[in-house]
Amino acid sequence: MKTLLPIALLLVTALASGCRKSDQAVPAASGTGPRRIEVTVSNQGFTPPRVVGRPGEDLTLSFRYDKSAGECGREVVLPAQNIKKTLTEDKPTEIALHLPQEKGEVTFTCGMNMLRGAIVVE
Ligand SMILES: [Cu+2]
Repeated sequence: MKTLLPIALLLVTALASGCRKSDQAVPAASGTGPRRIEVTVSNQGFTPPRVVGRPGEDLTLSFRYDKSAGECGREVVLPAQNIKKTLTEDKPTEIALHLPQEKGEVTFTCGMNMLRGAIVVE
C-alpha cells in the first residue's frame, strides 16, 4: 500500500498538468475565415439591404428565404459574379464571395431584378 501512494500522486499530477496544457491551447486563429453575412429575403425585400465589406474580403452570404417573398424572391442573382441560385425554405443558401479590390458595389437582386441589395466595398 505504501508504495502505491507515490504512483497515484504521480498519476494525478500528470492528469492535472495535462488538463492545464489543453486549457492553454486556445485557438490563436479565431476570427479568420470568411465573414458570414445573413440576409433574409421576404416581402420586405433583402434584409439587410446593404452590407459593408472591405476590398478583397472573403464573405459567405447566407440567404434565408421567407415564404412572404413569394416566387419573386425565390431566386438570388449576383449579376457581376455570374451567380444565380434558387432559394429553398428548409435551409439557407450559402454563396461564397471574394470582394473586388476596387471600392464600389457588388449588387444582388431577385431573379426579376425587382428586389435589390448590395455589398458596399469601402
Ligand atoms: Cu422578383
